[in-house]
Amino acid sequence: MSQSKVISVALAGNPNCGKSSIFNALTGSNQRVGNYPGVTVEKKTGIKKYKDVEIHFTDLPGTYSLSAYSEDEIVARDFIINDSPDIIVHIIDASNLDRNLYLFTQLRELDKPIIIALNMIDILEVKKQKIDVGKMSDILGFPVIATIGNRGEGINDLLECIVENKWIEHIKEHSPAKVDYGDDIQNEINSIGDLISKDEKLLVYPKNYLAIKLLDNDLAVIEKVKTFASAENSEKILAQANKSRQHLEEHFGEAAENKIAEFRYGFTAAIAKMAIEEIKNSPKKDWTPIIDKYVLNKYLGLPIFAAVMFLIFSFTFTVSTPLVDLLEVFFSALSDGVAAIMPEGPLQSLIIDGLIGGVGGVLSFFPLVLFMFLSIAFFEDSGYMARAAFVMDKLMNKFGLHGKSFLPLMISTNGCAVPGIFASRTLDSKRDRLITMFIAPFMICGAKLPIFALFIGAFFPKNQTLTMFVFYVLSVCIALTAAKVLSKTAFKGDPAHFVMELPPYHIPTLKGILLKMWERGWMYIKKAGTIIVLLTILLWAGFRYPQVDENPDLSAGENASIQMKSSFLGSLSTKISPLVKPIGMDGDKAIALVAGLAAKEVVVSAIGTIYALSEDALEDEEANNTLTEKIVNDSEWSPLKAIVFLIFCMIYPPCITAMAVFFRETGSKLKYLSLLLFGNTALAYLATLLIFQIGKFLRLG
Ligand SMILES: Nc1nc2c(ncn2[C@@H]2O[C@H](COP(=O)(O)OP(=O)(O)OP(=O)(O)O)[C@@H](O)[C@H]2O)c(=O)[nH]1
Ligand SMILES: [Mg+2]
Repeated sequence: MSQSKVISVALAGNPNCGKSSIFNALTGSNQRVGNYPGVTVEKKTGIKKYKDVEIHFTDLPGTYSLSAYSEDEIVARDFIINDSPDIIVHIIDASNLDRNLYLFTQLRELDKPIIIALNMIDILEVKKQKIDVGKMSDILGFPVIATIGNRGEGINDLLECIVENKWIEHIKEHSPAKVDYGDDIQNEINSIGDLISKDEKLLVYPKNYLAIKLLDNDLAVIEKVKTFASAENSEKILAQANKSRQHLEEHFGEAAENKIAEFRYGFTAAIAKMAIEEIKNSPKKDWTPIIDKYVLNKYLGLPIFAAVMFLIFSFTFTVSTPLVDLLEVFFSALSDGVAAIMPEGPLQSLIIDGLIGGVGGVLSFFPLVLFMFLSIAFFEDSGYMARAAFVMDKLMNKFGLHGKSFLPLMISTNGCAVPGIFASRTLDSKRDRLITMFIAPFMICGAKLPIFALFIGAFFPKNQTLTMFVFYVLSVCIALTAAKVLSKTAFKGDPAHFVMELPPYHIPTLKGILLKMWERGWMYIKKAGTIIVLLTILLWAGFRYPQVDENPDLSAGENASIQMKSSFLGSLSTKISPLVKPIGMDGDKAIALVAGLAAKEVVVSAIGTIYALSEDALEDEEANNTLTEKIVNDSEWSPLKAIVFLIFCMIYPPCITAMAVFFRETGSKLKYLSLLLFGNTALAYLATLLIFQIGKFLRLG
């Protein structure tokens, strides 16, 4: 074997069969995994050197067949067909063999070397089944390797198989099984195939695959023929395909694609029957149907879901509050320490007011987001997430949405709107996708969480969990209402039917959830150390410069106050104050919100910096409190104003990264981005105006 041999390997398979788990085990990467279909929506490549061979693995989104419908399936299909990997590792969920083999029938038609990774063999026992791997390999004519992806078992065998040529020879010697479509269909495949072979440009694709797909009426392949073949050939090929389809329809009395699917199902059922052995006395109990009886129950489903969410918030706040308090005290003491050892001046102010007051404010909430991510990781890996989507389907339908849209919303809630927007790729219909992308940013993401925690901690310290839960429910209500409005106006139509596989429950592995928690937690720290530091320094400078001369007749506090008001951002703040007064804010808060468009955590750091800078203006005993205490002591705030501020945060446009992803994923259309940007700003303003004015009228604060 030469030194520099490179092999490209695609990891293909149905959604949720364990592709990313195997990819991670193979390449040492840390791709997102979760126990629900549609976790991976973009292809990812990782390199592994094994026995002098450089293997380029590509983890793909899940797909049930090579006729792609949703965006994520298109990514997978296009890679397999267009990028033409040397080997396809077809990962099969062993506990669902029959269904998973359907994709095999089509991969097989690509005439490429296939290695089958028979994954999840550990849960076969629960299903009271056993699969004879050797027998399956003999029947299919391709190597079959048993794996347990999340525990890394069978990975070495898989690598060995990829680099050892003898397997490829084995494939060549055996004639691997393929679907026998019967003479009638095969004759038509041959007729179309003959025409295809006459066009060289088309022959970069397997002839049989193209012919069968044309009989299948696959729009993407029809498009391919039109693009690649000469006009004359393309016309001939498509005319033949139409003729063949018509002929088959007359002959079988049903559409050709149905008949083709029927043959494929016949093949998968026969293989499954041969390979699976039922075992009578399995010691393991299958808990999935037992749990589902309650969790999916018509009446219990929604209350159970609400209880699960409440539990998550309750756990998060109970465990993290003491740590957050401790960090707040720590940063406050750190300010004192720095003030004691550093001479007064711009550098001291930058460190105390900008870095500690601002960025420290964001970092104080690190335990909170960490525990939130931990609970959600558990929730994602257990298999409950897909059930939540199922339970929410009916309700979502009433608002013109699809139950599957619920997953992007959950992902936004518990991490970030960016993966949330990406996750909407799994939706089959474009309309459902667009609506979902519009409403995902309303959710309370990990970056908005510190803002909520700060104000809830300040004004509702006794009922933190309940208040957070109410805000969470409110964000869902806002998202659903917006969906309803969009589905009645810009995106008319009905949501597609709910089809989603419910995976079996797994007990998540500790390593798996800790890894997830850390990965997302690390992102928070990284953001705090980069964009948030940068923005906070800019805000600090904006509120501190240009400097005005001190008036010796005034106190230090009065001078500080004048300095802040005359600074660049301070005078801007005074100018915009009248604009935001009707919604219970002042210019400083509006500036914090605008800065939050860079990253939502900046809202907290901006408020921290503004307080730190104006600290000199406060009475001595009020200075150097924690940020929460400063807010409580500030007569400018009230519970009503805090609520209005949080609602504004919920509705106004997402951060710039989310907007960039939104722009790309909605097809780079300026009209959609403008609607998001201006629509959400207007909505946030109007909603908070209404709430604040009514609240004031009722003398609520
Ligand atoms: N019990 C068991 N669980 C597994 C195995 N392999 C993966 N898992 C779990 O199955 C779930 C799905 O795994 P992923 O690797 O995300 O699956 P995927 O095929 O990449 O899924 P999509 O990206 O959604 O198509 C996760 O909860 C994994 O921890 C296995 O062999 N046995
Ligand atoms: Mg995946």
